[in-house]
Amino acid sequence: PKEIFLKDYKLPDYYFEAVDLKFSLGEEKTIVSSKITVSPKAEGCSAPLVLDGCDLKLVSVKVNSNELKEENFHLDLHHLTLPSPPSGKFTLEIVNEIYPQKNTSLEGLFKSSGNFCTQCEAEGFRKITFYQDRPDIMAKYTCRIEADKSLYPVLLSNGNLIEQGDFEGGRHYALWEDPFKKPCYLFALVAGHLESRDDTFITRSGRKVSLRIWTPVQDLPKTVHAMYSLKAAMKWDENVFGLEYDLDLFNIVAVPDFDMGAMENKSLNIFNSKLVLASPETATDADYAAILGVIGHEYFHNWTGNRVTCRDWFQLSLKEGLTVFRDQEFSSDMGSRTVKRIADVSRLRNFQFPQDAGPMAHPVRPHSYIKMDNFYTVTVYEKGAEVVRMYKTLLGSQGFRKGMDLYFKRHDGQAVTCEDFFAAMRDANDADFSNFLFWYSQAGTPHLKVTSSYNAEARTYSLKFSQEVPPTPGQPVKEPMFIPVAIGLLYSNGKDMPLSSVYHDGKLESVAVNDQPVYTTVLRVTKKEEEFVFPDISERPVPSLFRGYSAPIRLGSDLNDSDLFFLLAHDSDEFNRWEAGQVLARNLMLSLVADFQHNKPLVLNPQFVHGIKSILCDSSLDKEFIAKAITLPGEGEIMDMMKVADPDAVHAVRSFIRKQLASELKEEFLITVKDNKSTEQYVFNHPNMARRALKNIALGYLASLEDPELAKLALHEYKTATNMTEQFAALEALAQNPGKARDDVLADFYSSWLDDFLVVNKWFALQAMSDIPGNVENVQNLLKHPAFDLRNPNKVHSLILGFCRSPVNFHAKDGSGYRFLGEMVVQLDKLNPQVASRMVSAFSRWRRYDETRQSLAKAQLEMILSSNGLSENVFEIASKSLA
Ligand code: HT7
Ligand code: ZN
Repeated sequence: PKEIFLKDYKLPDYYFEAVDLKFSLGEEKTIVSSKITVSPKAEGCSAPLVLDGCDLKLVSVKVNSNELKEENFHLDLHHLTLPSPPSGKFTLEIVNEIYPQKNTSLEGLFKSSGNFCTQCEAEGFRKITFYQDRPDIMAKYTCRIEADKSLYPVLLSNGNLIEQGDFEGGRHYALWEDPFKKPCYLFALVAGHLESRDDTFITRSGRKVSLRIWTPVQDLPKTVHAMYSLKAAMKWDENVFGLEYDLDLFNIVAVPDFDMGAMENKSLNIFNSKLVLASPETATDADYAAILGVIGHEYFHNWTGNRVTCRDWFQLSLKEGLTVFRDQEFSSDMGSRTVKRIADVSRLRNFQFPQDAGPMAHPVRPHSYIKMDNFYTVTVYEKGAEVVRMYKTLLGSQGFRKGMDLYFKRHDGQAVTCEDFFAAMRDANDADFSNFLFWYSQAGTPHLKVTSSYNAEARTYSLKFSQEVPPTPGQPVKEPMFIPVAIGLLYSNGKDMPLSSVYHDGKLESVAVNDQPVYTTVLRVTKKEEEFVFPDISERPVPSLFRGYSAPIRLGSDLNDSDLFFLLAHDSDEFNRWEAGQVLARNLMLSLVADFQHNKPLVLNPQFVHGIKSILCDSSLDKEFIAKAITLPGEGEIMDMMKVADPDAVHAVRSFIRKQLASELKEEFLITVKDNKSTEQYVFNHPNMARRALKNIALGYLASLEDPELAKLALHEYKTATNMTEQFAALEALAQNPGKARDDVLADFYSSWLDDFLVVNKWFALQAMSDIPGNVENVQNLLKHPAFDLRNPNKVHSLILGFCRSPVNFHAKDGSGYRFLGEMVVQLDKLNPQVASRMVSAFSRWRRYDETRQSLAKAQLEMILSSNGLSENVFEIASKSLA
C-alpha cells in the first residue's frame, strides 16, 4: 500500500467548475452519468487529467461531446486517466455502472434498510463515479435522480429541488441544484420510503428555512428531540458566532446502517439513527445529550467545514477540531458548563492520551497516511478541539470571535489549511503566538511539572514549570510547546487571591484587566523551563492550576493530599474541584494496586471516604457534578499511568473501593436513591438529568454490595422506572453480579424491547462490557442471536467493541479475548474495512502489558496481517501497531 505525505501536496492541474450528475437507480445496477466543466489551472496546461475511481464499471467517456476510443484513455483499478486532454476549458462526460445492493462497505452509494443512501467523506465519491476525489476541487452541482416511484417515493440531494415529475411505467425523477460550490465529499443522495417531521426556522435576517427530518414512518414520533436540537443549534450559531443558515431547506435523514455518527453533506445531513431517534421510554439522558451535540456538530459544519473547507485531508482538524469545539460550547450553554467540561476531559484522557502514547500516535495534523479513514481519530477531533480551545483561552471570548470573523471574511468559499486558521486568530488580535503551531505538528501529550515555593519574607510566590514532550513514532525529539496555564491562588480560608502582576523573564508584567485585579490569569509557558513569580502574596497560597483544564497536557505538581482535599472543598473553579478529587482517587488507586500486587491487604483511606461523603451530602452542589465527583477514574486511566498495565489488579482495586464506599456510605446512598426518584414526567433539562444521574450512580454503588435486599431495591427501580435512563441504570446495577437475578432481568429486558433495534443494541453492549469472568463465551453466543447482524456497525460496536471495553475479559490471560477479536477482525474486513480497522485499534497498545499478554496479542496482529485479501485500512493499523 502507498503512503501519502503532507509534504507532497500539489495544487491540482485542473479545476472542475460545474458538475451535472444523473442517477438511474435500479435493483440490479445503478447508472451514473456525469457532465463536468473542466478548466485547467493555467493556460496551455498539458498535464494528464487523472480521475479517481473504485469498483466502477466504465460505460463511456466523452470530451466536448466526442466519445473517446479506448486508446485515448487509460483505465486501471483506481484511476481513469486522460493522457492529453484539450487545452483550455472543456466538458467531460462519463457514464458508469455501480452496484449499491452489493456494497457492504457503507461508503459510496449503498442500501440501508431498503433505502439508497450515500457516504462520500473521506474518499467515497470515487465509488460513485470517476472524479478528482480531493477536497480542494470545489464545484457547483446539479443532481437528477430517477427511480421506481413505489419503492423510492422520496428522492433527495443537496440544495434546492428545482424540478420533479413522473414517467410512464412507474418511475419518477427529481432534479436538485446546489447553489454553493462544494467538494465532492459533501455530495449526498437519498432515495427511499421515508416520511418527514417538518418545521420552520426564521433566521435573524428574517429568512424562512424549512426543516425536515426524514425517517421510516413508524419512527417519526421519535424525532421531536432532534428537531428541538436542530432549532437550538441554529439559534445558538446566530447568537454566538453571528452565523446564519444559507439555504431555504435543511434536511436530516436517519439511517440504521452507518459507519460513523453522522455526515454534514450540504443541506442533506445523513445520520446514524441512534443519533436522531429518541423517546423518554427508549433513550437515556446520555442518548438525548449525544443527539443534541451531534445534531449541533453537523449543523455547525455548514460554516466550519462546508463554506470553508479543507485544502487536503491532512487538514481534517481544521474543520473537525473546530466543529467539536463549537459543539462542546453549544452543549455547555444548553446544560452545565462544568459537567460538560468534565465529560470532555475524561474522554480525552481515556481515549486520546492512550492513542498519543502508543504506536498510532500522530499529530493533530498528521504527516502521512495510507487510508485517510484511519485518521478520523480522537487526536484529530478531541485534541484538535483542545487546540482551538487554547486560542479562546489566550484571546478571550471577544478576541476569539474576532478571529473567527476574520477567518470567514478571508476564506469563505475556499479550501484552506490549519495555518490559515492560525493566521486569522493571530492577525485579528495582533497576537504573539510564537511556537503555538507545534500543537499541529508534534504528537504526544506534553508532561508539565510544576514546583512551587513561597518566600514569606519577600512575600513572593514562585511557580516553576518544566515541560517534556515524549517521543512518538517518527518524532524522537520535540520542541517545547506553547502552553496556556489558567491559574488562581487560594487563601487558607478558601477564597481566591486578587492577582495584579507577575514577574516573568526578569520583568514585572501586569495581569490586571482594566486596571482591576483578576482571580484567574493565564500564564503563557513557551519554554522548556520557565518561572513565574507573584509579588505581594501575604500567605502561602494553594495554587489552582490549569483551571478548566486550559491545555491538553499531563500535569505533575507538588500538591500534597491536604492541598488536594483543600481544593476539592474550596476551589472556585468547579472543574478543578472535580480534578482535585480525581487526582486523589488516582493516587489512591495506584497505591492500592501496588498493595494488591504485593499481596498486601487492601485498606481504604478513611479521609477519602470522608471526602466522598461530604460531596455526596453537600446540598449546595449541582447533582450532576456530585455524580461525576463520586465516580472513580476508569480502569483504563489507571492502567495508562502504570509502567506495566495490570488489568486484573486495577479491576480488583476499583471494585474493592466501590464496594467499600458502598458499604461505608450505604445510608447516604439509600437516601440519595429515595430523594431523587422521578415523580413527574421525563423532561430533558439539566436539573432533571442531574437528579437522575445522581440517583443512578447511588443505585450502582448499592447494587455492588451483592446484598439481596439491595438487589430487590434495584429490581423495584427497574420495574417502576418510567424512562429508559432509570430503567437501564437499574438493569446495569443488577447485571453487575452473576446469578439468576441477572439472567432473569436481562431476559425480561430483551422481551420487552425486542422490537426496538436501538434498545436491543444497548442490551448487547451491556452484556458485552460485563466484567463477569469468562464473558467471551457469552459474547460469542450473542453473535448468533437473531437480532445480531455483522453488517450493521452499531451492532458490531455494541457487541465487539463493547467486549474490548472490559479490561478483565478482553485482556484475559488465556488469550481468549484477543483470539475472539482477531477472528472478528478478519471476518469483518471482508464486509466493511473501516469498521474492521477500528476494531484492530483495540490491540494497538499491546506493548503496555506483561510478556504473556504481549505475545498473545502480537500473535493475533500477525495472524491478521497474514490473512488473505487484507484491506489497506486494517493493514495500516495492524502493521503500525507491530512496528
Ligand atoms: N465529517 C464526518 C466524518 C464521517 C466519516 C468519515 C469516514 C468514514 C465515514 C464517515 N462518516 C462521517 C462526520 C463528522 O465528523 O461530522
Ligand atoms: Zn465533524
